Amino acid sequence: MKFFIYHTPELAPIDHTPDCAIAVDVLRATSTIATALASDAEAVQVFSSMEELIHVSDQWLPEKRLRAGERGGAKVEGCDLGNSPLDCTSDRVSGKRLFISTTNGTRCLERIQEAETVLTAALINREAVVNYLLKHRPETIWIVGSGWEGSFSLEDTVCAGAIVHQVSQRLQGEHSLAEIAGNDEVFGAVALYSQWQDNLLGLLHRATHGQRLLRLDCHEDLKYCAQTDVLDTLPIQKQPGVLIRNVES
Ligand code: 3SL
Repeated sequence: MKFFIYHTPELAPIDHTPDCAIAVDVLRATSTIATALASDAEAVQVFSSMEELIHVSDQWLPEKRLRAGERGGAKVEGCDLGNSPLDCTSDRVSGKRLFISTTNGTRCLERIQEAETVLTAALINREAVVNYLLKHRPETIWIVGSGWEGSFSLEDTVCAGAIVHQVSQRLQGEHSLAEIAGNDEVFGAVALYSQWQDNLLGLLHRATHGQRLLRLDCHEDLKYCAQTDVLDTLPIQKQPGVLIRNVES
């Protein structure tokens, strides 16, 4: 296994794909996706364009779909939901397909959708991702942060570091961090996680996107997204843009 971390979708290479690509958007798209699937949503289908989302979801029975839209942190008018993972309770999402478009997270997924295996990760389901990687041992793994409109996001990089940190701990004696690191970003992300692992909520509060969400009164979302390993749910792409819960995670 060789890990490559890219801080934004724009930094991921365009001339080749890895064996496994992992999209990360801790605040909040990949936290929402994992939560929706843990609450038994039938699937989550992602779109970068709201128009496309409306067009495709129109072909589904209204009682079998939910539309979630976020721009600038706020709910898009006319959608059933915004992008809060806390809204994805079983009574709302169970048995339904969640059609979702967000500012950065869904764009990140579109960028990596050609990889052989596509997963999503957040802090809340980090261990489910690690278990999958250690079981399948893909040769090349990209962890791609969603960032914010093309720039670096602290929370996505700390999650990437959390994943590699746990993999490297569990490989101790087999492979060192240096052996599984494919680029310099891996060392940087692991160092960031090592420094903040006992205060991830503090890190989310410092992050610019965390501050944006605090201004929108999303304190509870930050608390929820700062937890590690609380969901044993692994979102995996079954067809481009459509994620389901992996049953063998
Ligand atoms: O950028 C995104 O995709 C979002 O997750 C942003 S927000 O947390 O919903 O504001």
